[in-house]
Amino acid sequence: MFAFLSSFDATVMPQPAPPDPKTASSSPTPSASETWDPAAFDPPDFYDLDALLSDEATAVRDRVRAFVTEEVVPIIEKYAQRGEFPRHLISSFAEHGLLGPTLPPEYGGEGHSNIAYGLIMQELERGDSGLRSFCSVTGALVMYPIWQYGSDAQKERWLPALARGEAIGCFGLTEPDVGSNPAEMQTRARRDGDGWVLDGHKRWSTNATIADVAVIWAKDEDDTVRGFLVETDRDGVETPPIDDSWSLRAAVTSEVVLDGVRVPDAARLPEVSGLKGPLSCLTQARYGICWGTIGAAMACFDTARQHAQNREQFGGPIGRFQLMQERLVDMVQEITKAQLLNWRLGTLKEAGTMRPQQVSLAKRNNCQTALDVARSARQVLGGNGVTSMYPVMRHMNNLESVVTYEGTHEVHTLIVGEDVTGLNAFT
Ligand code: TGC
Ligand code: FAD
Repeated sequence: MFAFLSSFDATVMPQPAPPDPKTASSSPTPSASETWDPAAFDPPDFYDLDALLSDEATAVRDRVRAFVTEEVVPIIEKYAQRGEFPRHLISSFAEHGLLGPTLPPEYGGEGHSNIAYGLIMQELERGDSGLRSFCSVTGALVMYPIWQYGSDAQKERWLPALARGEAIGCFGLTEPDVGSNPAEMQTRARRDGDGWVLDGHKRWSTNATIADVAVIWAKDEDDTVRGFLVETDRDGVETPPIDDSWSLRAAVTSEVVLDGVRVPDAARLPEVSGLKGPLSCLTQARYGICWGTIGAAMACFDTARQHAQNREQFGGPIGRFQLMQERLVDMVQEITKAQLLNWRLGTLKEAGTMRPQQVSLAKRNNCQTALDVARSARQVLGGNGVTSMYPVMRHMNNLESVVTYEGTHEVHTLIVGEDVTGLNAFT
């Protein structure tokens, strides 16, 4: 009776055309005093940090800033509302050199300085944390381990393709029962002839559903952590999306299920073993997050400032009220401190002396700063601040993920706590 069900294939069902992201809108119609002009973005730089930037860093920053204003800001609200990653932007990321920007050109990178890399992340996250996530994961969590720990064959196969956006990567460390303490990971790698068999379940893997290759961290039979480059089309790999999230709605986040997945020994990252493999990648990604979060904060501050100058209540602009000015001053004060932190962190990284604990302090401070700025900016916007008429609530919801991933606020507190006391709170 229900025989037709056996031939049902949702992928060939006629689908309604998606709304045009540039025009479709269900936000309230803005009044004259509710204008927010992203093209008028006037980034806070209270202590003239621009004067400290090299010509290279300034040029890169300006290029990415223009790209975000022209290609990201006009579309991102609609993609986030629909819970869709704007996949067409990947080729633009590649064209602008945003995928693995610090790697040398021979492997498709741009050879950029660490300050320029930070500024790229800042500008991308001014657009959306999810887009910065895509580029962070590609550069810091996929290309970096291949570059640092991979064989020549692995580098040649994956790095140029990842830099060109022709291959997409993801990073599998977290599991359903193992988050803050990856030392307890359950995923297993068992020797099998001249290869390996992987079994396990990774969760919260950014990009995985659309990835070609997953960097999977697993324990071998001696309980040693090892990294593997697993093509996602291998038998036994499933990458279902997690699509009910209120945060990072314009990004892809997924599970990675590994059920008896066979890989050759050539898929193992040969130059690293132990937890320092994945943790060293996290240091690279956390560095980018330190800068990225301040991009989101700058977008929220600028939106709130424009609104405070334009919106009139009680016979004049709300920005004339002392309570509104205090909010804006608190924002610019905390953003300025975070910018100084980033600049110094960047110079330490460039000199090769940056310590992971210094990254933890900045990650902890800057995520919290950005969240506080976003929440305060939302208040300045009044009722319309909860809609997509302004970018602030999207940033605020995104930052709830950013404060959690790459080490939660508490984890970074305890990393710095151990550094300043010499006492380990994790054991
Ligand atoms: P511990 O004994 O401290 O260290 C083990 C080995 O690793 C070295 N190490 C690091 N190396 C480089 N960078 C770091 N940040 C490092 N931290 C530790 C360490 O020197 C040691 O080396 P060796 O040679 O002596 O073996 O390890 P532990 O198990 O006690 O670690 C404790 C703790 C809590 C700090 C660590 O587990 C941790 O950081 N947990 C947080 C987990 C986390 O951040 N997960 C992130 C998953 S990926 C993600 O969220 C991507 S989001 C992507 C996006 O969309 O942007
Ligand atoms: P838990 O570790 O269970 O922590 C729950 C709470 O307990 C937190 O508040 C935490 O701070 C607190 N807590 C834990 N231990 C302590 C302690 N010792 N002292 C005090 N408090 C403590 N992971 C990947 O591997 N790859 C990815 O690409 C990736 N992308 C992500 C994308 C998104 C959108 C999100 C939300 C997560 C992503 N993650 C990814 C996972 C992320 O790194 C973890 O969510 C994070 O490390 C925290 O782990 P958990 O969620 O299991 O929380």
